[in-house]
Amino acid sequence: MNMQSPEILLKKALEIRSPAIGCWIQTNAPSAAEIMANAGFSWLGLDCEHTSADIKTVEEVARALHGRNTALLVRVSSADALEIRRSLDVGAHGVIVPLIDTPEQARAAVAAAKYPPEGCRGFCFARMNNWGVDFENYAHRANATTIVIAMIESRKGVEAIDEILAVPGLDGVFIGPYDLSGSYGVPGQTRHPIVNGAGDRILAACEKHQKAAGCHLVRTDPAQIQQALEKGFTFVCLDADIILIDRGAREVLKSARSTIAKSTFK
Ligand code: 3PY
Ligand code: MG
Repeated sequence: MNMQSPEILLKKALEIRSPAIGCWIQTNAPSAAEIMANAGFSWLGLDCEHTSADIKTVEEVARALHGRNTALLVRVSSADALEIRRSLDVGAHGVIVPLIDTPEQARAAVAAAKYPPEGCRGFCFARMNNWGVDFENYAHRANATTIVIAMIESRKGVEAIDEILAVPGLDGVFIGPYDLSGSYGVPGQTRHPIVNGAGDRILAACEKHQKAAGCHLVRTDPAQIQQALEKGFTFVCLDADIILIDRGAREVLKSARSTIAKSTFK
């Protein structure tokens, strides 16, 4: 096992709760994943919940990231055992499972990602074990290296946070700020005190259980990043490829327009 492989480094960072900075991929584009990996993100979360990305996209993005220093996590569309299994089989290093409200759902998500006796993932020759060439090696190490993160994005999930974090095999939790705000009756107000209070409750539980706490920062600014890290979030997602494209495009256009406005060649 290569101790420097991105999934091992990410697993370790989650375990010791040291910062691991990632980004969502919502363009479905392997090229975007390559560009983000070049930029140096330690992990990318391919979003199969809110986009048209499917299992073929997962495989293409896994190929794009092969040999790079960035781990691939897939946000599956639901806590579905088959979708989790297929995502891992085609090359994801782990899964981010949305809308986990109960410890039973968290247990089912972990079981889907782990081979027996810890779980119920099925064995096969597939892309993740180099089409069977590395079958024994992968089968032997996968339970220890596969990453499972539960998204907490409802009041119900917040209320069950202690029981959820007690589920063995869960590497951490990740707050979905938009769904969480909706669940507390303040949709879109992700910095509303009631949403911040829920975040603090999740952070305190993560501290107690010594599990990684994750959050999604949107339209990130340096103060927001500092605040998140100081509060104890370590699994931090900065924006998304779509947001960074939007931001970069607007900034460069704004600068061009201002140059044109000041120029003599209008
Ligand atoms: C949410 O905010 O609900 C999300 O799932 C985004 O990360
Ligand atoms: Mg959500």
